[in-house]
Amino acid sequence: MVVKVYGQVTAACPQRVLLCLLEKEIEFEIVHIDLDTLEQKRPEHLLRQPFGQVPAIEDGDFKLFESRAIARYYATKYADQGTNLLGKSLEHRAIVDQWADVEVGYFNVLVHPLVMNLVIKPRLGVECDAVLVEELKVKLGVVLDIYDNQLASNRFLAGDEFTMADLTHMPAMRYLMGTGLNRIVKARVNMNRWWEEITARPAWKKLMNIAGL
Ligand SMILES: N[C@@H](CCC(=O)N[C@@H](CS)C(=O)NCC(=O)O)C(=O)O
Repeated sequence: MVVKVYGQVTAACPQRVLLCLLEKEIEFEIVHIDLDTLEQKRPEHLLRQPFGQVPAIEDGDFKLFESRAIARYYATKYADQGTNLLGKSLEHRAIVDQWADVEVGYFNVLVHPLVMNLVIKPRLGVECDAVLVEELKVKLGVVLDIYDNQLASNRFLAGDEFTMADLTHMPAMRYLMGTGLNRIVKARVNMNRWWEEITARPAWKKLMNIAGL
């Protein structure tokens, strides 16, 4: 069964799902939901994603929304196919989950408003909140120091192998690297080395190619 992914390929959350499907070598079809024309708020899409956002998937009769839940579902369903994203022991899985949760609780909460202010608002002609941006930059620096420290003794966030912990960061990291804030990452040697390595992966290159980025 080909997985239908409803979303816009240039948006971060659909990219999380697509990247997972590519790493797991799962066939998919993208059904474009145009964010510029607010297609995500139309009644037919609200049946798939009641909050009016992307992505959502349909896999036969099975439907799911929330990018991280979708990625975890496919990583688990096809555990033995493609890249093992979950970890190899109970303890390793717990560490993968730990860093995946760090993405939600410490990283994305800062990067999302930064990207909104530095990338999305200017695109829409809306003024950026410069005071908030400065506050977020300071907080992000503290968080990235912790990442840099973790990556000083680990090749990837959860150890020696690329896992969901790394994958889940990549779409928002790409946005971050596309703003002047890439300096914050580049100044951190281990984070920079990690970013270079994970973006050299074939699945990421395929995704960038699909997204035309
Ligand atoms: N927690 C949701 C967030 C979804 C989300 O924020 N999607 C964005 C694209 S990355 C979106 O649909 N933006 C348009 C909107 O909010 O109207 C997920 O991970 O799927």
